[in-house]
Amino acid sequence: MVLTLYKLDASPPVRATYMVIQALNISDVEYIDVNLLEYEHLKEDFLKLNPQHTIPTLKDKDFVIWDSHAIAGYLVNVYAGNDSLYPIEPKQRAIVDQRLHFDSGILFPALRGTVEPVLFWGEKAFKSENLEKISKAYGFAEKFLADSPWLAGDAVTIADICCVATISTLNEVLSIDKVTYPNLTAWMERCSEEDFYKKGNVPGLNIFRQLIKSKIL
Ligand SMILES: N[C@@H](CCC(=O)N[C@@H](CS)C(=O)NCC(=O)O)C(=O)O
Repeated sequence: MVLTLYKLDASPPVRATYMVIQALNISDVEYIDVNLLEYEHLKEDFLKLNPQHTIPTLKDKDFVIWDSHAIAGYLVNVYAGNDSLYPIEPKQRAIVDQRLHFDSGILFPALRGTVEPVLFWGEKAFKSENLEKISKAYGFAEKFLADSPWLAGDAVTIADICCVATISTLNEVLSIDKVTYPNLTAWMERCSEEDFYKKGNVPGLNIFRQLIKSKIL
């Protein structure tokens, strides 16, 4: 076994790495559950691997890397036959990187800030100020998609994969309005038709949906 992925299926960044693994047709992966509700991510063995105690965390022989965006780039750099998912050309790569930072700096914090109180702290409804942050994030993505079918141009990249893991999850919290966000709606449909999305995102997204439904009044 070459790769080991520490994961939890409902987690959006974990699903981003699943989708990259699917898109690259990597089959030799050992998957290890890290149950956050049981605080397994704070156990000594896991902290030795990743002191930041986040999933996904990837181990490739003696090399360890965490953060879904870093993992996605690493997997393409090492295991892809070409650079189409993460173009080497500096300007194209810069656009992909900007979208990846948009995911980690805007989309994921909007999601985490909204669902964490409900999933972990016993709150029974989402806060309206958090939902506003999600609408604002949808508005940015809508603009990024004004002139191209994919987030970083004419071809799918890891920017689409990482962002759709988060946006499909945000969509469970605040439905994407197709009149306000036509480009984002069309992009979501485009992503949903991809094999990597069906295999890598849908199963864990279904788990997330059930989980959130069980917590909301
Ligand atoms: N930016 C990170 C976020 C990872 C993250 O926060 N994962 C959550 C699960 S969705 C986690 O591990 N939470 C436990 C913790 O932060 O201690 C990534 O893209 O991998």
